[in-house]
Amino acid sequence: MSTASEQHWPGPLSAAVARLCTGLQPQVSEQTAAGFAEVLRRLSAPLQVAVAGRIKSGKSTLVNALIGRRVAPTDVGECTRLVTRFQYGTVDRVEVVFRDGSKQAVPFDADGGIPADLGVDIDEVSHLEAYLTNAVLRDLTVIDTPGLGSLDAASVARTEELLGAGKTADGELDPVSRNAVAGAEAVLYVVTQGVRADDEHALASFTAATASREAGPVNAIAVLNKADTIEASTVEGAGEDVWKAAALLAEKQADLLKPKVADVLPVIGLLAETAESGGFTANDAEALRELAKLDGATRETLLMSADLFTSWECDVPAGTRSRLLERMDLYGIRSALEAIDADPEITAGALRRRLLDSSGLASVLQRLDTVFRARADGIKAAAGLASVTALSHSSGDPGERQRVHDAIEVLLAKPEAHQLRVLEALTLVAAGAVTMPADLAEEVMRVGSSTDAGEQLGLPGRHRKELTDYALERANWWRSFSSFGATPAQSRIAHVVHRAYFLLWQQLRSG
Ligand SMILES: Nc1nc2c(ncn2[C@@H]2O[C@H](COP(=O)(O)OP(=O)(O)OP(=O)(O)O)[C@@H](O)[C@H]2O)c(=O)[nH]1
Ligand SMILES: [Mg+2]
Repeated sequence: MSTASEQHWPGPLSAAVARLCTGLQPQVSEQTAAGFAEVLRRLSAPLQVAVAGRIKSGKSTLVNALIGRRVAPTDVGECTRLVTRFQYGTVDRVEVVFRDGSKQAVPFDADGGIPADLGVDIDEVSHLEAYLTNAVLRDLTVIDTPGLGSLDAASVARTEELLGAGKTADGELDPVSRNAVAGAEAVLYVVTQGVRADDEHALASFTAATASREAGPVNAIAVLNKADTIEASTVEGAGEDVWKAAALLAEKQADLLKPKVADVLPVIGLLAETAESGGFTANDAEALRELAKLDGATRETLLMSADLFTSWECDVPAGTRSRLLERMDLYGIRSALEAIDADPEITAGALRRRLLDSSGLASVLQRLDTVFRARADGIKAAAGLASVTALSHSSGDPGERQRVHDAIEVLLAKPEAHQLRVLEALTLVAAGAVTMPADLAEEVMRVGSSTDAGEQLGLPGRHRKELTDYALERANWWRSFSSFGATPAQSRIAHVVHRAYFLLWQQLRSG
């Protein structure tokens, strides 16, 4: 077995948790040690991001857009009822993993996707593992899930069981240990227009999917998908502008979902998928050009509804139109026609680019980068630590539990590991487990959400002297708050925040 020092960790916090695991391994039971081995394996693996949300919200479509390949089945088929893990591999392949741990390879369908029907007994299936050569997967493992909060209780149960109870590569862990280590480390939560009150519930139920970890602004972002289907005129202040309407709705939903998620971004997953996965061809561009040439009245009629678009009499074959509709929906088609009107010579490549631009995918990717990739070290380390704690709790040996607890305390007392405490505090506040006045809650988020001193202090770009003084001022404030005025739970948070400011002050003063 490889040791911690030979491994590649995402950063110093993960490396510290890895050292903790290797240090403890000889001092714990065989079973707990096996759990620690799994924690170590996960620490060095790519960040696990689950795409979760209500049924038919467009999760699989978005997964395809992110991976850049139409590989996850969308719309119909039994596979939409299963969890699929997309991870990096040197050869493309898909495996069905059965509940009893056995595996069976399945071929891709003719278009390079996972077949919608697997030809196996679905009730026996635990989940699917897809190994793909796509570069994005080198540092993100993407987990497609069936709709949470759906009426299909069996799928929900399967997701929770799988992500909560998790799976391991080797299957050597007992269910309790698995439960302690498994679970996605980050969540991309997909909502559509009108998040209902119980969607918040679905987000909370995702906590089950992330096992012992809470989802919060450190490891969760949301997208408002299917922005193209929003009726702009029904959104106050949007006028006729669909994107403006989407932005306004996203803001509203952010009010509902924050601070459980870092952000809510509007997106058109369908257009992103079509543009990113080779789904938009020269033939499609040609068909759109033909449509653009139709007389104004026919074109207007076609664009009135999906039904009319495919059924109305016109020179472009109905089959071609159906394909366009499936790939772009009416909003995408209308945008493409406008682009052709503006420049009849526009190339297929340029049209594809336009679709991509209008999908909003770029901002989602950018947020994924800043929220997930940049913080992968902290997210993974916190997840690993939560697993270590859960493992020691499930061991049933009080001595072992104490040893693990002490080792974690020693680790967390080190200045370089204090960030883990901050992340924990932030998540407690975000999840509402500790209530704080809004301005203080916001301050906790700010301190914990960045690694840039200016951002942490809410004074981006200011001079070092000013930052140093302010860090000390806030350190003192939080210290006195922790002693006077705070509830016991708030006081624990306040201690952590005080120390974060104090360490920041030291670092600013010396650096
Ligand atoms: N108009 C429009 N349709 C979309 C968009 N994203 C997805 N769809 C369509 O919505 C339907 C459901 O998409 P999926 O990606 O299968 O949704 P899902 O959330 O994975 O569904 P389940 O796995 O069954 O819960 C498909 O017909 C997609 O083409 C979008 O941005 N705009
Ligand atoms: Mg799906």
